[in-house]
Amino acid sequence: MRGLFITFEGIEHCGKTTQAVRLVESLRSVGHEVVMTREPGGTTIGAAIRELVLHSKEQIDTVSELLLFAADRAQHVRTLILPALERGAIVISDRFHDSTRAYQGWGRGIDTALIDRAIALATDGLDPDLTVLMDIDVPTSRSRGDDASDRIEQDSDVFFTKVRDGFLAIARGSQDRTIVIDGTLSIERVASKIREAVGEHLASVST
Ligand code: T5A
Repeated sequence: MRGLFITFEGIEHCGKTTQAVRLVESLRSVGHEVVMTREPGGTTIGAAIRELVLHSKEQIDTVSELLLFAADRAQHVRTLILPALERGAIVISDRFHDSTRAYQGWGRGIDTALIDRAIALATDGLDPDLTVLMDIDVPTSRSRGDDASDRIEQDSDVFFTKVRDGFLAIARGSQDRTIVIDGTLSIERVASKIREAVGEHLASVST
């Protein structure tokens, strides 16, 4: 049986990683094989791309940026995500293609048709079964940040407001797979809402 593909999305410091780790622990504790991964950087090739795209001192052209995220994803999907799903594992990815639509589409303003082509090439049509969008506003995001900003974190509040609006619009257009969670709630409350949603999803696919 094919496994389950769950993605976490949201703007910087929304709590994705904190919650992904908790969900992994909770699912492993009841015997599931769970693979936790992330974009960019889920593979060895991806780690090199992550370093380039997030820490390059040189200006990166917006289309080059789109293609670097797509190259990371193509390697990730083909060498890590699909093999794990094919052996029946639950794959939890910290970011996937909604990030490209939100950051490169809504944030940078790249044409939707070009974004769609890059995503289609990278994913070969793979969509998450379930996406958890952790929604926080930009001031909350900034208040949780540290000084070690990467290239994208240094962008403006206007940029991150567009990205957040993008994530919310994508969620409205993909309600069949997306749950939106208020990321300003306590870590415990958010974790319990996510466990509940994933539990319902697992129950619905096993009946
Ligand atoms: N990108 C990525 C694109 O532009 N296009 C793409 O296609 C893709 C795939 C990736 C960057 O690349 C861009 C988007 C990003 O700019 P990343 O590694 O995902 O970078 O970076 P961040 O989103 O910045 O990851 P962070 O680790 O900073 O944020 P998380 O994972 O959302 O948050 P987390 O869990 O580390 O928590 C951050 C802080 O908040 C606290 C935590 O304790 C921590 O201190 N926190 C809470 N505090 C209060 N209440 C809560 N509920 C909290 N939850 C967490």
